[in-house]
Amino acid sequence: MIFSEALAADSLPIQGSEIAARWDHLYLFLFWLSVFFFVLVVGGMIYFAIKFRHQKKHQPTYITHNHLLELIWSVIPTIILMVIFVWGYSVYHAMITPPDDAYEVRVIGKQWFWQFQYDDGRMTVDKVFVPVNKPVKFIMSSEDVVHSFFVPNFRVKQDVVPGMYTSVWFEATVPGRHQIYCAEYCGTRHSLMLADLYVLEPEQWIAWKAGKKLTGISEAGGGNPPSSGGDLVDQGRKVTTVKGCVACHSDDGSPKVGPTYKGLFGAKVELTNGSTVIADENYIRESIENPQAKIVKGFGPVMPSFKGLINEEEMNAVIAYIKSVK
Ligand code: HEC
Ligand SMILES: [Cu+2]
Repeated sequence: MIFSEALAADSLPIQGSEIAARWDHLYLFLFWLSVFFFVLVVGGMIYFAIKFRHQKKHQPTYITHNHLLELIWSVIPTIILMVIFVWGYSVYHAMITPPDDAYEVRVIGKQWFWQFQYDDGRMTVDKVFVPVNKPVKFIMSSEDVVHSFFVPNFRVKQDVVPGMYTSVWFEATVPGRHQIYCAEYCGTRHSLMLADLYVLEPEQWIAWKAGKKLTGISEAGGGNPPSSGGDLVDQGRKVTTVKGCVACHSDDGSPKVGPTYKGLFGAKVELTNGSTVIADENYIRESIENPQAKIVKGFGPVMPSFKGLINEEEMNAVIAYIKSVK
């Protein structure tokens, strides 16, 4: 199959995802609502200016107020604003809440390209492959400065910030190539920080996962073959061996100098200061880069910082590994 260019048919980019259609409905509602009130207000202004223009010897009646009119111009806008709020919130909520079974891809923003890490250990640069009609979650970080991951066809945009994880999720509905932009000025080659998002049909997705070449994509194989380091979880496990984490942490439930990774991800962790925290990507990242920030209850503040000693790719792999230890 030749990859179709997913291009706009009218003024807005095509609706390449579920959420894109929902945003557009809201946007068009706001647009036509604005048109309606523009015509009403400006039209009324012109009409009244002509109808009630200054006339000699005409004494207008003195009006102080009109309860009915005041009620109408308060109640109707209130209802309209409530509708906009509820509608906007419901789309926003859907946009920021990925389903639990979303397929995860790690994204790293770098001056000036995008890099993608998959669960099977593969890595691609400036192009990413996702299945059609399946929820996909991008877990994103930056190696240097603030970037912003933007797919106009999907109507999703999210800052990509050094030292922390942010995410976007979407369900792509249109197979083919979609354009990715960086939408945050990040240096001289910012405008060239582009990437291609390929939405694959089910059989193409199976082929790509099997490492087969996809016709229509210029670069051989459409991505590196699975690296010799194994899948992402294996790569992460290796990092914890090489960096010496294994001296203090186990993944079988037995505590060593530090707590075990088993069951950590998503769990509520009790800290020495009495508070609790959910162990998500950002908490684990902080535990590794800035271990003294939050000390796990029952353990001493003895873990050294690995800030600068683990790169973004390794960090993603370590977190994928910790996440897999259930
Ligand atoms: C010298 C021993 C030591 C080494 C080496 C060490 N840690 Fe730790 N780690 C600890 C201790 C002790 C704690 C608990 C106290 C705290 O929160 O800092 C901890 C906490 C953690 C936590 C939070 C765990 C929880 O249950 O909330 C994570 C995640 C973690 N370490 C990951 C790592 C990784 C990854 C490495 C290797 C890159 C590493 N650690 C190396 C001792 C160590
Ligand atoms: Cu950028």
